[in-house]
Amino acid sequence: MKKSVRHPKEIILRALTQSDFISGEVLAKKLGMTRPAVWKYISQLKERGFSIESLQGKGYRLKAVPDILYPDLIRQEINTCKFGQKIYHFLRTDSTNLQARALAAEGALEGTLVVAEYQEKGKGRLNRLWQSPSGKNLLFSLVLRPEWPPQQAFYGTVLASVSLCRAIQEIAGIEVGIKWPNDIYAGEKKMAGILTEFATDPDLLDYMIVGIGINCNWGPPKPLPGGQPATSLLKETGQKISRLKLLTCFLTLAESLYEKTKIEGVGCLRKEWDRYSLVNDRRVTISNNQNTWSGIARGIDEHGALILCLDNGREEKFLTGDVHLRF
Ligand code: BT5
Repeated sequence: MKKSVRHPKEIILRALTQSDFISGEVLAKKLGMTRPAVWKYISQLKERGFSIESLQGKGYRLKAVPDILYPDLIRQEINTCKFGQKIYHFLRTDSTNLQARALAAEGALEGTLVVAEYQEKGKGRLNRLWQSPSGKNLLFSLVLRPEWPPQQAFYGTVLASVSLCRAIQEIAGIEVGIKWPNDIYAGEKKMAGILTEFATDPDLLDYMIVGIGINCNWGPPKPLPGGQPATSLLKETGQKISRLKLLTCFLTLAESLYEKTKIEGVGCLRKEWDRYSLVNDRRVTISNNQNTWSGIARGIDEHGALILCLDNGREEKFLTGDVHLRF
């Protein structure tokens, strides 16, 4: 599959990262444009927070990049064919899921990525609030168009959860697990949440939006709305992590798992989910519509429903609900 055509600013950035000093003349040749045109793009990069030194006779040198998830930076780091090939970045928006839904409804390509530094209406399930300060965490949504029946939509969350556990392990070196249905936990605290939304044609999904919030370089306050204990990568590792590296690692892993489902079906995700599940074979309580059930969790079925072996011996399946684990 072909990658999308790169913008001149991206080509300049890539060239700057790959060399010490690079002359305006070399850049101009590379881009097939004039030196004033190169200078114009360099000025635009500087306005966006890139620190670029220019020395007469030597050329340009990149000294520092801003900690903002600009599309040029993401594209430079990314190694995918589809996921993140089209990127929308907002310094501030209502919700990346809302933006991605609007784009998908207008026909956005599969893999379109919406990233925000801050959300005014970041949302969880049941219109709960997703809280995150500006520029510290990862807040993004991915447009998918899987050829799955609507009953399998939960596998969007499974795909994201598994990819996220692997990406966190790879970039931050810590073990995290999945608490059904959509939470990523480090120890006993929530580190990330996933909100999958979708639109359907009668028999197949039309599009799916997988929205992800990950606490990265933030110390979450106590208590958060809803009272859940929360944590972040910074809190768990004591180190600031690169949001860019985590995001691009996630996209690479998620794309390759997604491609695998096209060959093997969503069943392959189930095995992966089992590996990271914090609920399997444990006593849990599920609350749902003001009712609660207790029993031993036995994994998820082909639709993502949690299978619970109730105390009275009956087996019950749950498609929605909140799980409480005793740690
Ligand atoms: C979720 O819902 O966990 C899904 C969160 C998805 C957020 C992403 S951000 C990018 C994209 N755009 C959006 O608008 N949303 C997605 P749920 O399982 O309903 O959990 C919500 C609950 O998590 C809240 O009621 C709080 O208790 C808690 N919470 C809120 N902010 C949190 C945070 N930063 N870290 C940990 N817990 C949080």
